Amino acid sequence: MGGVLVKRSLAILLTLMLVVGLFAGCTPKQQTTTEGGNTPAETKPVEKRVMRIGIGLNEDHPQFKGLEKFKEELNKKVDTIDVQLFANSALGDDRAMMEGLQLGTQEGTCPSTAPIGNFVEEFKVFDFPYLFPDEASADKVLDGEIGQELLDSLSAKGMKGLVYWENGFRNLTNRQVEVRKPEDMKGLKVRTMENPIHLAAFRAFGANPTPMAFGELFTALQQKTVDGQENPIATIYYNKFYEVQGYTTLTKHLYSPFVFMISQKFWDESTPEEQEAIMEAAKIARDHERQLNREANETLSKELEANGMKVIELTPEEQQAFQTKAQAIYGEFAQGKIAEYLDRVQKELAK
Ligand code: KDG
Repeated sequence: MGGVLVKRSLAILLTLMLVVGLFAGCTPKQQTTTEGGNTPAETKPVEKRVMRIGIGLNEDHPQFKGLEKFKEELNKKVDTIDVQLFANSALGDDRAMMEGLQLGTQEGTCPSTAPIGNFVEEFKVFDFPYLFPDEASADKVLDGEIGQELLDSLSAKGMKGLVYWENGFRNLTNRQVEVRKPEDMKGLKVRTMENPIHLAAFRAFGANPTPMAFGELFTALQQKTVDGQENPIATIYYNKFYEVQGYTTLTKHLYSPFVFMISQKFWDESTPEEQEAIMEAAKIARDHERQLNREANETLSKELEANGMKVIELTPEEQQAFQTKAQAIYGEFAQGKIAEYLDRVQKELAK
C-alpha cells in the first residue's frame, strides 16, 4: 500500500517538473548570453522598451548619422531600450510626428524648430530671418539658458526636448531664375515649412510662398507644382534637389535648429539611470551631427555644381537687400512672449 502511494507521489512530482520545465522553455523575451560561443553562461530576462524615432530627411543626411550615433551610445550605456530609426518621413512629417509623440504612437523625432511654433508659440523666436549671424552665435543661445527654457516648455505639451541639433543656414533653390536680388524672386512659387513668419518673409522678398510637408517636396519640384524651395546645402545635396532645380542662391536667410525630442511619457517611464543615459547619448550625438553637418554645408556646394547646378554667392550688398526686406516683417510677429524672447536673444548675441 505504502509502495503504491510513494509511486503515485513520484509520478505527480515528475509530471509537475515536466510541465514547469516546458513552460520555462517557452518564456518569451529571454536573452541568452554565451561565453566563448559554446554553452549558455547566463540567462537573464531583458525587458526592452521600444523607442521609435522618425525624421523627414534620408539616411545619407547628417541628421540620420546623428541618430545612429545616439543609438550606438545609448546601447553602450543601457540594454533596456530598443532604438528603431525611420528616415524619409516614414512615420509622417514633422507635425504628424510631434503629434505621434503626444499620442504615444512613436517615441522620438527631430523636427526643425519652425513647425514647433504651432505647438509652443515662443519657439517662433527662431523663425526671424537673419537672427543668427553664424553657427557659434546659434550654439551660444541654443545651448544656454534661453534654449533650455524653450526645451523645458515642451513638457507641458507631452514632448521632452532633449537638446538642439543643427539643420543649418537655409538657402533658396529654384528651377529657372538666377536669383541675386529680392526682385528676381517675383512671382516664384516657393515651398516653405509650415510657419507664418517664413511665409511672410518670402512674401516680403516678392515670392509666392506655399507651405508643404517635406515628404512631398521632391515630387512637387519635379512636377513643377512649385518652382523652388529653401533648405540648407546638406539637404539640397543629399535629397538630390539638383536633379530638379537649376539654381542655388546662398541667401543664408535663416539658421534652422533641430530639436531632438522624445515623448514625455517615455521619459517619465524611464529610470533615473536610463534618463541620464538618454541625455548623455543625445549630447554626444548632437556634437557628432553638428560637426558632420557643418562639414557638409561647407563642402557640398562644389558637389552641387558638379551635378549641374549653378551656385550663386551673394555680395554683402546683395545679402543686405534680402535682410532689409526681412527686417520689415519683424514688427508684425515680434509681439507678446515672442517679442520678449527676441529681445533676450538679441541682447545675448550682443554680449
Ligand atoms: O527631418 C527633418 C525634416 O523633417 C525637416 O525638418 C526638414 O528643413 C526641413 C524642411 O524643409 O522641411
